[in-house]
Amino acid sequence: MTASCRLRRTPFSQNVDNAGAKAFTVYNRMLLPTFFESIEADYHHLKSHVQLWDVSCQRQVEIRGPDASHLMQLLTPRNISSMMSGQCRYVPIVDDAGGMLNDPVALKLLDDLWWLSISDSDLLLWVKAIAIGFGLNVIVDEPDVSPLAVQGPTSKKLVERVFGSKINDIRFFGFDIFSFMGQDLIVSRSGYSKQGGFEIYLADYSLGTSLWSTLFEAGADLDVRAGCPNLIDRVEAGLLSYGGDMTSDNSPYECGLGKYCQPEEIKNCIGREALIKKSKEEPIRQIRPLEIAGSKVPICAEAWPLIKNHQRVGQVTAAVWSPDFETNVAIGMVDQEYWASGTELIVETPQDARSAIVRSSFWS
Ligand code: THG
Repeated sequence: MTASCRLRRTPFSQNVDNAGAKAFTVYNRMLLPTFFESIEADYHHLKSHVQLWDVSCQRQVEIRGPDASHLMQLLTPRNISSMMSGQCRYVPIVDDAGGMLNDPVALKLLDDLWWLSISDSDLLLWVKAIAIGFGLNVIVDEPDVSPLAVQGPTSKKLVERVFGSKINDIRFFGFDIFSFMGQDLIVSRSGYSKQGGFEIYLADYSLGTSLWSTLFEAGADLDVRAGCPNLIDRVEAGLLSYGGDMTSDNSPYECGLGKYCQPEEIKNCIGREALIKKSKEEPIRQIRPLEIAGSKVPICAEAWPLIKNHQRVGQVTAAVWSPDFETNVAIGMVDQEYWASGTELIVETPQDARSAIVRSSFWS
């Protein structure tokens, strides 16, 4: 990949380079490493130790001002009225037709101060436009906040050493404010893996290297390593990737995110009518876990058609060999007539056509 000033580096980029990142992707116009040793070696390490992930590309859209909470509930069909300061929620954001625009983690800092920790789409523009269109008294911008994830089974031990025992009071999808080198930063119990962990939201770019090395030194005996969102772990866990597994062509119901939508309860959230209508019908297709037969599949870099009786009945958008489950695990969008667990389909990879079996649940 050719580097350029359009591809934003992060406060941790120098550390990531030094740690030997072997490949990157682009996410929200920022660099995001995709593996260090290999996807499989990183996976085994993530499942037994602790890793630091430069997920600065999970940019924050900040909403502040007297109408901040009002705007938040316009933006998402999830009922967030009971949310308290110090809580996070996974919130679908949809357009007027009920199509997915983003699937961020919302952090409520105060009644009049929220962050949306976004996935890979230009949500800032949408939020600004909604705020202007509704004439709301808010300021919407992208503060230079860079999350650093600490993920893995021994992450709590490591974070406790650096931030103290108060870390044990943070519940899953909660957060609190901690001090690091005289600066306040937010630490939440969250992250894009099923191995447990925390995310540290660094607002002072100049402290990136200090934060990185402090965590590395504190975790030397824990075999802490640099890592990144791991493809195998995220497919096993069924964690969705916006732009890959779903786009604005999909409703939250198709994405299996119906449990995070209560459009009936929310007076005027965007997409309300469309979602109420969709919630009353069965979705015509839905995200499903699939098991693909045979040896290791190649990287899924374009959707692979799912075929039954010579007809296209869906597509696979992520697939990878799972060493722990000794099969190829996959995420696909499958038409309703074919999504029952146990249904056997054919998947057309660029190399060959193989059997793909729909499963009832993800692997972890
Ligand atoms: N952390 C933060 N920001 C993010 C991500 C993150 N922004 C981009 C991307 N990841 C957004 N997508 C997701 C997808 C899944 C989850 C979080 C963000 C997630 N889901 C849990 C699950 O599905 O089991 C829990 C959901 C819940 O209980 O509400 O964690 O990782 N800061």
